[in-house]
Amino acid sequence: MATVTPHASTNAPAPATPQAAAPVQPVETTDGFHLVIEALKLNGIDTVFGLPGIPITDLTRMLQAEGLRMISFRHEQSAGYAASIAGYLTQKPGICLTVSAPGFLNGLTALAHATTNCFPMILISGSSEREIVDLQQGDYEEMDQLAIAKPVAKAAFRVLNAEDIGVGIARAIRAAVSGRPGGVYLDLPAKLFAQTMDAATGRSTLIQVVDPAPKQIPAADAVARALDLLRGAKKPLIVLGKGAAYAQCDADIRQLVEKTGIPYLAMSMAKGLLPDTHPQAAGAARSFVLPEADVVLLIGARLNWLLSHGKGKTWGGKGHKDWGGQKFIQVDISPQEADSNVRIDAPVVGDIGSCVSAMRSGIGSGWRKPPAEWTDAINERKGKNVAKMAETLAKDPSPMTFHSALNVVRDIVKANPEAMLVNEGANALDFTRSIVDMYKPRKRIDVGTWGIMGIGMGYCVAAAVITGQQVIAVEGDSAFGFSGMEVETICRYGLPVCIVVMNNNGVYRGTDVDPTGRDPAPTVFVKNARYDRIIEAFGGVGVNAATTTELRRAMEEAIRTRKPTLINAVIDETAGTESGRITSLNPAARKKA
Ligand code: ADP
Ligand code: TZD
Ligand code: MG
Repeated sequence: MATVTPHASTNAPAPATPQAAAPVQPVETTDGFHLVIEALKLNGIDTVFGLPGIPITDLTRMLQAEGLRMISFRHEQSAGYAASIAGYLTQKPGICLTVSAPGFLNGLTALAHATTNCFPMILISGSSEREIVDLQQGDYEEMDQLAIAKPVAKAAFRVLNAEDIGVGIARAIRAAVSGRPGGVYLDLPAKLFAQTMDAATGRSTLIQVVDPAPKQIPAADAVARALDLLRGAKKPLIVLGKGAAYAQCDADIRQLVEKTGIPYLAMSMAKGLLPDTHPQAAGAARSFVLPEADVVLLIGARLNWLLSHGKGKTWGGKGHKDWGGQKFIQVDISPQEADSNVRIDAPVVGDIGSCVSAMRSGIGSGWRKPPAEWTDAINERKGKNVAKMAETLAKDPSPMTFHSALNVVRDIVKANPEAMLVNEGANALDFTRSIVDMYKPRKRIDVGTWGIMGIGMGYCVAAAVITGQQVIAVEGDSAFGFSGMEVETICRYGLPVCIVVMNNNGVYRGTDVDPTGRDPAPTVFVKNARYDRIIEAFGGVGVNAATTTELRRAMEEAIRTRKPTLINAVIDETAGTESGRITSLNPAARKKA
């Protein structure tokens, strides 16, 4: 903080006449920039993801000078995705810092993504002068950002005066992490940063948030109702979602699963909460257990499209909207989640840690494991499916298929269970999810609730910066393109990231043609592109892998050296299917061509 004489503050009115030359004590002053930084620091925030420019360039410099990590990206969307996943991994709000209007809008996609995925994040954007924006007089990067952020944010705030920075940041933190986590927007107009006040007063306005995400203890009768239902089940099933992974109560969840003996399914980002090789894992028999189960315990998983809304054929219903007859128990922090798609017979509202431990205690010692007919039937299906998959994985065709390439990734992840796995694409996503086993909680981070492309490199940067672990990214060639320029960021910060681009020459496949013969088809890219050369431009290691031997060697080398690496894995362009596993969501064209 600067030391100046009194009245040097821009806020304080200058004295009308110079005072007689009485000796003055220097007073320490502070300003908006420093108050923002102090408020973040006071609340344990040590990393900011962003992109500099007016009016926050100096803020990025000062953040770094004050000892925070300021990770600077090539596009705000990647910075935003990085912040969102940092929030998921740490339970602290991930911070994304952008400039006004376009920078803000670039970050906004990630903010909406954070809200949709229940990740705590704060998008902080500089903004233009209020009085000009509100009269629409055409300021530099003019935009009413607060109004635009509101519909996609869990909460949105603006701070106009430096003495309110402490409150603004405290409110943003609470809103982001309490209850169901989400994305919060914090608008900081340019004028705020230069406002000065004396440092002691400034400090006294800051708030260290006490208990930002308070425990929410479930009601005893709700727990008893849930356990009664579970006790009476003949074919019970547990579904673990990314809320369960977020909650960081891994041991409690494991004990609940093991004590009850109930088979479980892990949603994509909950994979590894218990190792995928766990005897009770039912993922390999998913299409059998969903329609067959009679009581389903959802822990931190919503009955959204990813679970076919809890009804329809997936759940054994007759038609695509028919209820399959299951009873549901839903453990969730949001009191409004239950009944959003089908009836929830036993909602348990509270934080997952408290709910799971209450259920575990309620189970007591006399719990009867599920009937052997149920678990045996699941094991039989699992056995068959695993054997069939092993046969496919053992093949080593040329060119590589998704299966043969992912068999290599599967081995590498098994040998490096601490590594973070980032995954996006369509086939590149779906096949990785089913082929690559995860062994530890919160190691798999992917496209999430929306199934969006573009999270890839932002997630890689955040995963490496936050965890310090090796990162492996399995990317569709289309998916990679959304954030590909961030390989420069990865190289610049020297992060241990190994990107495998599953290059099948396009979106889903590389085989489409324009029926008129004029242009490339909308789903195809330049044939035989060499994505590996992109990273070489920035001093990283590029490898073109046409065989599984080359792929394995390149991945092992990347992990051994921890050098930024991009492997162009040449995949058979006919190998993928339309939209991967979600072909059925494509609207069918009524008019035949
Ligand atoms: P998935 O995509 O893995 O199925 P979802 O994102 O649909 O998971 O669901 C996550 C759910 O977890 C959300 O409904 C959210 O409210 C809930 N949740 C997140 N954190 C907690 C927590 N700490 N305690 C309880 N529920 C939580
Ligand atoms: N834009 C955004 C932001 N998200 C999306 N999900 C899409 C577009 C549509 N889309 C998918 O759902 S998957 C995908 C797109 C463009 C890319 C699939 O191609 P890929 O993967 O190369 O990444 P595969 O392995 O070829 O299937
Ligand atoms: Mg592709």
